[in-house]
Amino acid sequence: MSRWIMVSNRLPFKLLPNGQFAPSSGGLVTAIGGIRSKAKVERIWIGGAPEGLTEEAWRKRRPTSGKSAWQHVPIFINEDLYDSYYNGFCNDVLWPLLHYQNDLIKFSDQVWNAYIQVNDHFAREIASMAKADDLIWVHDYHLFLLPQLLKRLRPDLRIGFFLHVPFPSSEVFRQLPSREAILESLLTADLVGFHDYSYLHHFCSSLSRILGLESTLLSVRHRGHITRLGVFPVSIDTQAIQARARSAEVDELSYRYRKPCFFFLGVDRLDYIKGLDLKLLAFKTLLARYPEVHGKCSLLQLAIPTRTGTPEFSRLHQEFSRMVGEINGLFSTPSWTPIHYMHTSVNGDELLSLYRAADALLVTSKRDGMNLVALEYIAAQTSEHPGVVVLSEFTGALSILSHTLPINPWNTDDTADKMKLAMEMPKQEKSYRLASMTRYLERYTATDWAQTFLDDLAKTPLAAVGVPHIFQPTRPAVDALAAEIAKKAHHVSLILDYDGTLVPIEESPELAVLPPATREILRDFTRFPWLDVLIISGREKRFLQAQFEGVPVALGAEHGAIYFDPQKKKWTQRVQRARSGWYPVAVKILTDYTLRVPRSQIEKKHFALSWHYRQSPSEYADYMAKKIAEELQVGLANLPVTIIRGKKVVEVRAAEADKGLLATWYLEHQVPGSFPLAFGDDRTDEDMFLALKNRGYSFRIGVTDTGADHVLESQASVLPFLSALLASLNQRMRSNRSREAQQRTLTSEIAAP
Ligand code: ADQ
Repeated sequence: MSRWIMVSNRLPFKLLPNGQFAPSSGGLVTAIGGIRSKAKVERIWIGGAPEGLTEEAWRKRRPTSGKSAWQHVPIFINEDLYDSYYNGFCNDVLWPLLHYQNDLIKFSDQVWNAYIQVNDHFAREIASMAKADDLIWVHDYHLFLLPQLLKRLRPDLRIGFFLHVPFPSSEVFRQLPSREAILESLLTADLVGFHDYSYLHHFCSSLSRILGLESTLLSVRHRGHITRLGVFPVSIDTQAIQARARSAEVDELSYRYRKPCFFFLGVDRLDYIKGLDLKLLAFKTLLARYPEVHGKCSLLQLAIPTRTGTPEFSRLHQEFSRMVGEINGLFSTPSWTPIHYMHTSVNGDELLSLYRAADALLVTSKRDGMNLVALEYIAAQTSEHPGVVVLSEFTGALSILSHTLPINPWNTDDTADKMKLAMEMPKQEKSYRLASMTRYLERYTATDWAQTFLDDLAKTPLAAVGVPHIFQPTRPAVDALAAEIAKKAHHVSLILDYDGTLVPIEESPELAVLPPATREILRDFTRFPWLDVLIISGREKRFLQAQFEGVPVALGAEHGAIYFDPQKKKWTQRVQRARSGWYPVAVKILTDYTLRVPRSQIEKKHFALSWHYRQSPSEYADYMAKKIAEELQVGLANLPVTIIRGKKVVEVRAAEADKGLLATWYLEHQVPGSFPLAFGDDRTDEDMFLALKNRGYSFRIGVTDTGADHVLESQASVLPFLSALLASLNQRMRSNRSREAQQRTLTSEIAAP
């Protein structure tokens, strides 16, 4: 059975000054720590060693794992390097960026380099210990580069990546100087998961805007590799929390914590994303707006110290203490203090007792990947004293918790009103709201979260793992292919697409002219007596004629609607049905969109119309391309046309103009018995690959999701590969012929009297 290997920035415990280990706090630790194993599976957790722990000390003394089924493997990193990576890049660049706090970003090459080095260190450690069928699950933004660095060393490993924080709008993400490197790395993972659909959606927009990639929200293909995408909201160990929250110790403590007035609770790490300033302002608004609540409610805010090394966090502590002081100064009475602010940690039982004692939980995060505190609060409630959850719209939790009181934390007036509503909510309504959310948390726990993610990771098809089955044109591979073809055939037909196959894709179609060197190579090919060449393209005949003037190749223009015979030097039309029914309608629709989408243009051919938008603003034009295709489908329904969305082009063409039809006709009527070798890069070439299946060999350039027999990595590799293949094939064809000639002489000698 596959082992589970979790990888996170830190292991889930810290080293105390007295040399003891203590569990560390935070959402990631809770999430992974809450996973129980349904089956017996070996579980390894790899992470940075706790601060102050040396390799020697670790060898001597490890934390007793207790009930934990995890085997911990620390990674030791030089302290200065770790500081630049963690405080420098993770905390001062990625954390604010991913939480929309752009003004706080402090990027430098030095911290970026430290980030690369630490990710690389993780990759090397994991590569040396992982087994081929392990499931590697990389957690969070600290390790964005790990999938790529690890895949380079171990392409055989299945790697999943989960982001615990939001993925921001592409408008924000594209400000990051190293944005491409991070996206490229994530696209080498086999599965990438997010808490919420909106994060997935933003991620896909970034792929489109930054790398120009189209994705389906379910998967994305890049450099021949498929990365599955998914939404996997994290959860908690509900049963464990429920059981502990009802224990005698917590029961007793929770009674001690109860207050004589309505008790609002806030539990957050001391962090600017948690919106403590907005919470305090909303509470102040409540008191200012509704004097009748004075003395009848109070707020206990726990601000758990984390990342204490960063100056930003001590500044926050000072700011919040000042705000609390101001509000208390304004509203306190000798018998009532509105806010208790505690900048300290509490133990697990104390936290659960506070959850149980509080009448309402207040979460005002400005951005929060999920917010587990809200989930835990719900699980800890009891029917005799049900609480209310006031929850920020900017948390991932909002999309899974159906019956909270949602707030926009920047609207402090509305938050104050919702707090008032919570105070006035009848017990029956509180119970009703809690029941539905509790049912959800009972059914979907941290274990289910992990199991779903890992099941999906385990299911990623093998073809998508590591380096895909791309044909690597090495000398032995080319020779082996040539030997195979020579065994099967006496004559070969080379069938080539033009744009993206024979010539690179250019910004504008008219720039894609045939380079003289390519023309010479093609001319050389046509000198092989056992080879003929057919170029089939969506281009119109005049363009193709100009490119191949003087080169004796057959041409199929407009996807094969018109054919040029190199011997007769004559063009013939292969489409029989009139175009008058659909052509003018299509021209009208496309013209309309050309006016609306900047730098889009129509290419008018005889049997086809193409709407090109390679130079247009990409997201807008992609969207309009979908609309055009839809409008054409409706407008031209029941007419003999095919509508296709290709690479930055929408095409409508006569149904008979089909590369597959031309290739088949050519092989049957022009060069019967010839063995086809077909090359193409676009969706229209798939018609040809399908038609030639089992007849010869086909190659698709750049894309693995294809009906072609092989994939070639890039357009640049087409000609070198063809030259090597045909040279190797020529030798074999020649020796075949001389063997046959000898055979014939021998036979005639024997036959001679
Ligand atoms: P966090 O920002 O840490 O997590 P959150 O999800 O609320 O935020 O988790 C905090 C966790 O710390 C809770 O499980 C809570 O019980 C625990 N905790 C609080 N006080 C504690 C204490 N004194 N001692 C021990 N534990 C304490 C990040 C993202 C979140 C995302 C999680 C999980 O920022 O948005 O929900 O990861 O993916």
